[in-house]
Amino acid sequence: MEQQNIAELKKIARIIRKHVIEMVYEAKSGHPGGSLSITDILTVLYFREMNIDPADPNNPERDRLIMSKGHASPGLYATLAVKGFFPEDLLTGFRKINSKLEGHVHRGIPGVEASTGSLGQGLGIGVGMCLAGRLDNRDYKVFVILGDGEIEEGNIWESLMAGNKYRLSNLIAILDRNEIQLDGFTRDIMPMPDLSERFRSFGWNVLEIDGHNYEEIISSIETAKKHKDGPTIIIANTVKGKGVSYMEHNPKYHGAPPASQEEYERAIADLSGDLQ
Ligand SMILES: Cc1ncc(C[n+]2csc(CCOP(=O)(O)OP(=O)(O)O)c2C)c(N)n1
Repeated sequence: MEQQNIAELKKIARIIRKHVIEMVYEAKSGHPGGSLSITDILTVLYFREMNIDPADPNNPERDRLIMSKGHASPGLYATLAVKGFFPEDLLTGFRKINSKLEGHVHRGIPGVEASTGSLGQGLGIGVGMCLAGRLDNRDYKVFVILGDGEIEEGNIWESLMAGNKYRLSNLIAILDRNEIQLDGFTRDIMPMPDLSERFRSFGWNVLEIDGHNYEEIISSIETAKKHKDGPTIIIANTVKGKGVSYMEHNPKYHGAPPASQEEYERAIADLSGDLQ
């Protein structure tokens, strides 16, 4: 795969991660951990794989992305801003009065397809959008980002059944398998072994990748796009807090910003180190 292209994507991801840290530090609240775990995936989607145009955000042929784990708003908002859906300087208003950038993903912001935050709803919205595309004879793709804590919600499994029933091959779910929920590890809160088998038994095409490996992210999305026999879920094994040393694998930073100026500076320094 083109190494130059991947190097460019990694640079973009680094800018997005720095925005995430700045946004939550400035707001003194927000969710960095689950934003940093999906940054590489969002970068590949918005800067390579999705058919979208920030100058024409409502084009009916566009691909759609639903951030079902709506608390990861810093990650999505920073990606949309860097892509050019709205000015990057608006990011500093995150979670402030009179800013449109609320703590959970909200419609009305260019590029945002659905309001989310109450976990479990995004996959059902994605099913509906795919069915609408079928009625309208359009072949856009719908990407849904799910959390591995989120899939404890029962309505996710209803939506998996519906996605299979209607054989929605334009539906591509990506599971952020960072193994951490709100205040602990998913294995302690609700163990879900054999996830691939579970999804397969619901009739889905299942792919599993390292969610920080660009070759694997790209090739899984391209494989999913070509799959014409039902919906696909990509299980992306990720690290919560990826890129900031003290946030990695640490449940504390699910919903907490850097705790001090020193922590803030360490985060920015970590994100300024050598690119792997
Ligand atoms: C219906 C619902 N129940 C509970 C919550 C509170 N809550 C917010 S985030 C979260 C944990 C989500 O974990 P996960 O999906 O793994 O997110 P990630 O680790 O990727 O940030 C919970 C329980 C919620 N937002 N919605």
